[in-house]
Amino acid sequence: MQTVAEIDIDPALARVHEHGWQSWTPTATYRVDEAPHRSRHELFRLLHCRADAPVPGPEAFQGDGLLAVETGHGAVHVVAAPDGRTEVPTIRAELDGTRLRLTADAAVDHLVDEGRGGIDGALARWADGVVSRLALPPVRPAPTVWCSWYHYFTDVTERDVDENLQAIEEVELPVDVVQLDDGYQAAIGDWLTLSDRFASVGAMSRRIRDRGRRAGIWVAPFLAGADSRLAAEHPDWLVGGPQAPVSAGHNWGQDLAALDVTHPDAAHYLTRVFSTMRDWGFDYFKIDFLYAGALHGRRHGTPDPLVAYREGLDLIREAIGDAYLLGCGAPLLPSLGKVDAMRISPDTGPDHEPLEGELCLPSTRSAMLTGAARAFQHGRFWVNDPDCLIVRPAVERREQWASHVERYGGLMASSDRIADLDEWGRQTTHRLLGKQVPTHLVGG
Ligand code: 9PG
Repeated sequence: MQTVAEIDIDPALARVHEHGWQSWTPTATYRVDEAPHRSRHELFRLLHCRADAPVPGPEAFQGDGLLAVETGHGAVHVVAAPDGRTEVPTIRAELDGTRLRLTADAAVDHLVDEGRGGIDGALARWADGVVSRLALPPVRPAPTVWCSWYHYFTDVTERDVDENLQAIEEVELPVDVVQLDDGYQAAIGDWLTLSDRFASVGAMSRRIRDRGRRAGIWVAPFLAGADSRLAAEHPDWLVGGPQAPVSAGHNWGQDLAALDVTHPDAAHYLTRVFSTMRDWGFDYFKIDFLYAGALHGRRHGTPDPLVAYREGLDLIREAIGDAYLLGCGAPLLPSLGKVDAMRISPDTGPDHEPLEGELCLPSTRSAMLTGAARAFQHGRFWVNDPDCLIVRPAVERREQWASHVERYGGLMASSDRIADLDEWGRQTTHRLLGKQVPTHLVGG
């Protein structure tokens, strides 16, 4: 780590913002006497944080490609990747009395901002600078969505989607896209083969479109589950090669590997998955667990994981044309310019507190903490997705979650079984989906 600066702070007033690697990585602004959130488990570091970053001591703050310090004397120091699409330095801040020592493991830009709005204002101005320097494309407004995940999870059936399609119509919810999430596929990686709860997602998409709505679907394009035919039949398509596939974590009761999209046949497969879904009438794609595409490991083509990651996103974009693209579980800065909307928080869920206090795991508290800290990205980098509105009576502190979505939502999605909503839940869903979403949430 090289020293970037040593800065004087007022320990009573100073605050540090550390930006996490991917959608689910806890991101927050802390007082200097607070201990930043660190995952206690190795698996979470791989699945939710950055597998290959050095692990800081408990008292150090650490950001992936971005860290900012409000000194308490009026200035905000922003230390950031010159171009986070291609390199994401690890940046640390360590307290030494009334000074903070800033270090980084690669070249960084260091800006001193004395404008209005504290850390959030400075981050908004930094993001404006990134947008113009990298000539990022204009942000495309998001459609409103109903998503199957936060009620049905992996047990979703074709009938469940039809039931909600009907209910959305009956209660006149302003939903543009009905989006099928995880659960339709035979295995993780086998996206064109269906689970036994689905007869035809093409026919389902047709029914959605016949009712005047658009069809959306979830895919984890860079994963290959150990139980998939993809992994069994094409071990040479995995990052790390057939002998030493790199771990992309563990979920759905199985080990996960990463697809090497720089292998021409794997690239061809990925293109076939998305163009087939496009032919089935889907024009909204939630692409998830994207971190897997940026893992270190041997690949057929480029050795640079971020170049490979962006090549993978390009393949998807080419296959789906102008369909709307939502990134999730995604390395944030490396996705700049490649997605229309981005999940900027860990998952929400019916519980307010995450399991074992792990703020990368599902809960309204986890989603609110990180979602608020990344408000500055909305309307600049992409449309922020704060995660779905869930307001059925069984959701703990549902009023608080609804206020968060209302305040920070760019992408507005409902994910309750509509039949489970009481009067307040229905009205709130109706109101939030019908809202005019501001183009910026912080920084004007
Ligand atoms: C589908 C879900 C939903 C959700 C996504 C993502 O670590 N994990 O095991 C883990 C599981 C699920 C998850 C995140 C992490 O959620 O954010 O909206 O699409 O996948 O499986």
